[in-house]
Amino acid sequence: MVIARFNDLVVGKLLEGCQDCLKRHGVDPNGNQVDYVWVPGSFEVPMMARQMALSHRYDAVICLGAVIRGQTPHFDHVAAEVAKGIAAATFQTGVPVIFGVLTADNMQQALERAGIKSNKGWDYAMNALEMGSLMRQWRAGVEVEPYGHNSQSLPAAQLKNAGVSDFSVAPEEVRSGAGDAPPP
Ligand code: INI
Repeated sequence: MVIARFNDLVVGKLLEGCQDCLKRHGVDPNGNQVDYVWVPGSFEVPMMARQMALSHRYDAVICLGAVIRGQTPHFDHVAAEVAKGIAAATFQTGVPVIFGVLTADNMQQALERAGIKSNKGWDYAMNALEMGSLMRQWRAGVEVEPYGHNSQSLPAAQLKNAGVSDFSVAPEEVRSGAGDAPPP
């Protein structure tokens, strides 16, 4: 997970929701299956998420943050760049990078979605589990069964025809981290 410290009252609750979901689905959030990296704010999240995805040590990367409109005149810039950066990280690496950056008009609304009424953190973890599993199956070339009540089993070839393969880049390209600076 990549977690922004900014608005940590909200982000901490999202993290709790995430961890609760993982635990209830057999992943120990304090065990060696999950790593946590903190960054200053949501703007910094995509860069770290991309590096983690490029490492190919993870089935999925969950990005957590909270961007609140009332707090900053550059809300739109931060929110837009984070969304674009996270989308780029997932497209460029073929690793599911989950957009868990909450955008809200005010603190009350953010808190409502981070535990008071529901906890979006739970959903972000579910998305990561689903996409991590889907991509594992996809890479193994096995029949991929979409998740959900309307799901039906589709052979990988059919998913490919539907454009699902567009999410992936060649594995060699990802492993070599083409264009990236070497790690420090
Ligand atoms: N970062 C957030 O995660 N949420 C915010 O609401 C926010 N506001 O309000 O400005 C915010 N700003 C910091 C930003 O993410 C960067 O850390 C900063 O601009 C330095 O690059």
